[in-house]
Amino acid sequence: MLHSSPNSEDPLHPFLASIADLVRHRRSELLELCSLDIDPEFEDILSKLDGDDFYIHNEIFLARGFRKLHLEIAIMGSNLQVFHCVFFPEPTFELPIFGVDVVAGPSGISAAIMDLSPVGKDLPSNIKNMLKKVSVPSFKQVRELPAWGNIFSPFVHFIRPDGQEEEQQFLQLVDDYLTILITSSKSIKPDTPTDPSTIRRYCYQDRYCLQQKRNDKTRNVLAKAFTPQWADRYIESLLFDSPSIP
Ligand code: BLA
Repeated sequence: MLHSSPNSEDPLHPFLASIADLVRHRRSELLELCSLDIDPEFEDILSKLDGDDFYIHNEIFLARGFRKLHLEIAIMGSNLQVFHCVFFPEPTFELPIFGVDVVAGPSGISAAIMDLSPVGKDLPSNIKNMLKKVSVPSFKQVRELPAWGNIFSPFVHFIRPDGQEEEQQFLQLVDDYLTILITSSKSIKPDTPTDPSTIRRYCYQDRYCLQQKRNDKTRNVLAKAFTPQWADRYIESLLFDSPSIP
């Protein structure tokens, strides 16, 4: 388990370490969990630029209801660290997409975003009802979503956490959303691959991936640390590959 980069001068930000611990712990509750081999080129990625070390660690798992559970930790020199995680559902299951992105810069955590995103016009009503019951703290600095963020649900949280108390509250929200997702994933029955609802969920998940690929902030960081061509290939094949056609 990664808690720090190979270069001990750049330890992982404690908030990112806590989210990684939480997600890994909750992931272990999923049914039929198994780890998936990653293209060796992408599992643990190292690069050096102007004396700075860039390090990306990836983990990919499968579980009942999910085609891909992806967790990534990126340590880009001493200036930027990212925790990135997406649980992509299998389109035959009526499950939302769980996504988290937390970015730490020189002046602390600049962005913490987390959502259960719909794979239809709306979230399933049982999931919506459970989300409505989650107690939401009043974060001081709520950030505005970019235009491509129309894939997120009304229950998305996008904040700049103000201190450790808000970091703790964000962590609690991640835990609450994962409880909803994990509980649903255990009881839900899949539809057939050719069912119209499966096709619809496939299309919405494909759209989610397309929209995420419009995040220039992610692409620019990767292009600068590696090359623009490498960044495109990494984003297309590892971060936001489309689901297979059912
Ligand atoms: C923003 N993502 C960012 C930012 C950086 C990255 C540097 C800007 C931070 C800021 O504005 O404070 C970088 N994110 C990365 C990198 C990786 C990554 C390098 O994941 C991977 C190697 N992004 C996602 C997922 C979500 C997401 C799953 O990958 C949401 C569930 C959201 N990231 C997201 C959003 C922004 C962001 C909404 C803000 C974009 C903006 O303000 O334009």
